Amino acid sequence: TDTEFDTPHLTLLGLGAMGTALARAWLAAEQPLTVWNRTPGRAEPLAAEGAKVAGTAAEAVAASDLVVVCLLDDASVGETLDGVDLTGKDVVNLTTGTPAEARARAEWAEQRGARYLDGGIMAVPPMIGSPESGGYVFYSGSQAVFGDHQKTLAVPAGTRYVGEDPGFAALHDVALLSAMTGMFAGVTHAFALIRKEGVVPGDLASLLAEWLTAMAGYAYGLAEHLESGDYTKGVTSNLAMMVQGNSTLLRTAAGQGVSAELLTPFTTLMERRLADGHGDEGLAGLVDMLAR
Ligand code: FVH
Repeated sequence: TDTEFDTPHLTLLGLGAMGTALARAWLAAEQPLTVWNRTPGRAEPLAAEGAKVAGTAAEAVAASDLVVVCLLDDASVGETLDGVDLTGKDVVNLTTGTPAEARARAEWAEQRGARYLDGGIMAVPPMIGSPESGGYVFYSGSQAVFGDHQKTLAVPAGTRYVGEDPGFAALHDVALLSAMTGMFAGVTHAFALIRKEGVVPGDLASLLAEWLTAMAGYAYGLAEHLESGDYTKGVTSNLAMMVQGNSTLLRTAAGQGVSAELLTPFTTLMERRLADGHGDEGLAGLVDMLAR
């Protein structure tokens, strides 16, 4: 067909929740697609939707110049592609991993004659194929691969290229996920505080969402301090005040019979910075303590 003639073929390795969502987005855009999954049953519904199903990873890789990989972890990528001929291929690895794993995987792929682009997916499967969801993928590594395939890569989710260093996509991905983890911890603690008090969780949820959205801009202030090196400029809520406030948080947790185990690592760090004589700062000094 014209579509097959105009659009270069794409191979996708991995049909877990994310891989399947990616496959469906590409199929919906009439992208010619070959898929492979370790457990073959997961490919069957996609065959019915128009995907070609390869019997082995090697067969799947041979079918296209562009090979997208979305597996569980870096070890599964190594196992899957071990011994597969990657000469001349463009490998785009959307498997979540560490920056070090991405850098090593890029070198590994290049030694096998492939060009390599790493990706960190900032979306959950239902956001894939829905541009209005705001989901996107960080990409880093070969700018040529990103440029050559950006149109295809932009079908399932937005694209953000963050540099030639193949570890940078993972670095950005994990930085954002780590911040999210802190937010999840705070929200979990907040629900524990109201657990036995008859406050409707849904009511607290809307207050939490509103408050956390209002506080999200704090990141900009922190960035300004880190960039200028002046950790006191324009501080309205300083560390001395925050440490004082923390004692209320901890006493309230104790009074409510709630473990403070999610709060104490952070409050302890703040206390150490205060004890070192930095009560007039914001939180930027904690970044130095962590990144020493
Ligand atoms: N799902 C999500 O919400 C997150 C959103 C952000 C990005 N992550 C990352 O995406 C990668 C894939 O995640 P997933 O959701 O598709 O994960 P699963 O549904 O658990 O599917 C895992 C696939 O990996 C295959 N697999 C596992 N081990 C091996 C192996 N040793 N050799 C070959 N394939 C392997 C597995 O195959 P099977 O179990 O069906 O045979 C699935 O295809 C991941 O990095 C997330 O962190 C998702």
